[in-house]
Amino acid sequence: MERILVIGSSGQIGSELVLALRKTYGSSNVFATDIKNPTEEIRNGGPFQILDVLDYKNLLHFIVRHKITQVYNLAAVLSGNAEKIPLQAWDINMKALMNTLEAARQSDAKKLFWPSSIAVFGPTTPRHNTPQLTVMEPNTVYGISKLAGERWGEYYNNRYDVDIRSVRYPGLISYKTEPGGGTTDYAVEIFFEAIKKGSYECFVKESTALPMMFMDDAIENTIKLMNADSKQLSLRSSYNMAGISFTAEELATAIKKRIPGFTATYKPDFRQAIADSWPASIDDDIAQKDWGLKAEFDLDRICDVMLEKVKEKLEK
Ligand code: AKB
Repeated sequence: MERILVIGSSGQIGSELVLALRKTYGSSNVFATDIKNPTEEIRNGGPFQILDVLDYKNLLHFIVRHKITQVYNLAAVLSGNAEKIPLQAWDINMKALMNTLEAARQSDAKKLFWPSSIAVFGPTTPRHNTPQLTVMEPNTVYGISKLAGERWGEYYNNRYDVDIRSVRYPGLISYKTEPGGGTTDYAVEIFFEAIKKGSYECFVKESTALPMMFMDDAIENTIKLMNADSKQLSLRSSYNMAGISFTAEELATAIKKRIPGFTATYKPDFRQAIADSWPASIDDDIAQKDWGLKAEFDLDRICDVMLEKVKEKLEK
């Protein structure tokens, strides 16, 4: 019987991942933790505890006391916020990972999920259909921490047999919990503003194309990777995960088709340079072959679901 710890359960990914895991493994076997309060659904649906992943002793104690077998560590300062506090962001992102790697080494919680990101690539990387193995010279603190994290994950797998699994998430689009401090946040904000105000001022240029994925696809594939036979996994650093690529303007046009009066304007800020340094599209062939990665949602389907669900949420 698996007993699962989710670190960062109040964030954009965690708040949905916990619900999916509880459905599969039973509510009492999925322990949600964060330094922030959770959504009501998470608090009412199973165990939740305030836990700081930076406090190693407490983390290890929690894992041992609750006989945890798998950990999902989702705690991170995202790309935009990390540029405002570079040294702190480096400390937080690296310590959060190193604490979970060490805890995995020193306990029975040997199976670990840790998300990497398209931010591991940089301005010298081929921008289109970016391969798994290519030039990697990220120039953001977040990207540097993710690339270093990938190397550490592989090291702990080789050296200590920690069963780490990871994907390089593209921008994730969801309605339950909004992201905070990322460069791809515009692809979520735009839906909320479209419903609230009928307009959106986007912080990247209309021609900016980035890989994106709907949260349901991200969650399903993350759990699929964690359940894959370890013999099938040729990579312990992190797998490219493509989703679909579209420009900010294509996204705005798809929303306008559904809300005819909607207008988008573009006022790039410091996040434009970050977006420009990332791939416009990604090749995820290896993940498809190794463990069956598959994304179902295209731009039209994402827009239909987002507009319906965001509306429902804002009317509550
Ligand atoms: C960000 O924009 O920082 C994240 C990411 C792509 O990792 N959403």
